[in-house]
Amino acid sequence: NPGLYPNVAIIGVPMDLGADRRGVDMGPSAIRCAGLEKSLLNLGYQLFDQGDLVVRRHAATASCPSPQGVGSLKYLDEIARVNGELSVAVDHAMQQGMFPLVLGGDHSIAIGSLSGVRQHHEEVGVIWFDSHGDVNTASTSPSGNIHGMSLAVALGHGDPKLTAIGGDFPKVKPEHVAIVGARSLDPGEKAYLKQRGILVFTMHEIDRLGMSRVMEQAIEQVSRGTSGVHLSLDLDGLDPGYAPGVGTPVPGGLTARESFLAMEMLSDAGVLVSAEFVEINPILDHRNQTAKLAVSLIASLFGERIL
Ligand code: HAR
Ligand code: MN
Ligand code: MN
Ligand code: MN
Repeated sequence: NPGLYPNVAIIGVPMDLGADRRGVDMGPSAIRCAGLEKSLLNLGYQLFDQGDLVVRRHAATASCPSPQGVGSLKYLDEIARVNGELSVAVDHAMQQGMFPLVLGGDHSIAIGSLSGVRQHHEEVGVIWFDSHGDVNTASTSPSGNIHGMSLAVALGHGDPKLTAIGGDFPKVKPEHVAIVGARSLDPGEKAYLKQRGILVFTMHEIDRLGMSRVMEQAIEQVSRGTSGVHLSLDLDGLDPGYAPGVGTPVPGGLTARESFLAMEMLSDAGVLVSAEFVEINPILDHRNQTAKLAVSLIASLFGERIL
């Protein structure tokens, strides 16, 4: 029983230049192979699979394992170019009344997704489901990897080549963001989040309050004063026991049940206008289980229920 949007645009982004480890570029294939299309068709949606955007690699970045990129913003130019294209793709999908479902790829692609959504919603709410905060800037990042900076970029902080995508203004306001599942924050990220009063549900709050109350509060926060909510789901928010196939696993994470509940509550709230599922690394996975879990989570988000 489809919700507001009977038409879903699938946009694959085989990007792994934002992370140190090769392999998340295979995420879109892994998710499709795990049965995404069938699952959404069964729920009554019409799918418009746009295929994958092209991510260019020169010889050095094509080798595996990848050589360390250099600098404080590794592969900035190509990441900026691809995110510019993604922003346009998301914008076009929404212009045609479709729900953009973006398949990553590393989390640097949230820059393009949010920029695209922002073309249609002046005030965008964001649920950032992740073990990380992804609010580093070039000066605070311990790695120079742009996937650890994408939320900061959406908030307007970062290299102008990234923050100017889709218009030179912040795509999201701090009070419209809720991070769920955090348990690995760099010192500069802690300061950034505190300074701006960003709502963060770390594992501590999730353990104390339970996912049900956490999602109630998160949804309330991101819905207030916004006209649409984007879900940016990094599979490493889940515990590696459930989602081993991710680029940067962090122990002590969310269970599958907590994650399904989060998807169901978000779906029931009826505020979602777009979503992305990122950081699946098939090289590190077992029999595609992480992509299969992602497809099940997507199904819950799109209205699948037990009864
Ligand atoms: N915080 C670390 C950094 O900036 C690790 C970042 C990210 N990994 C991710 N993002 N998968 O959520 O390098
Ligand atoms: Mn438009
Ligand atoms: Mn992330
Ligand atoms: Mn992460």
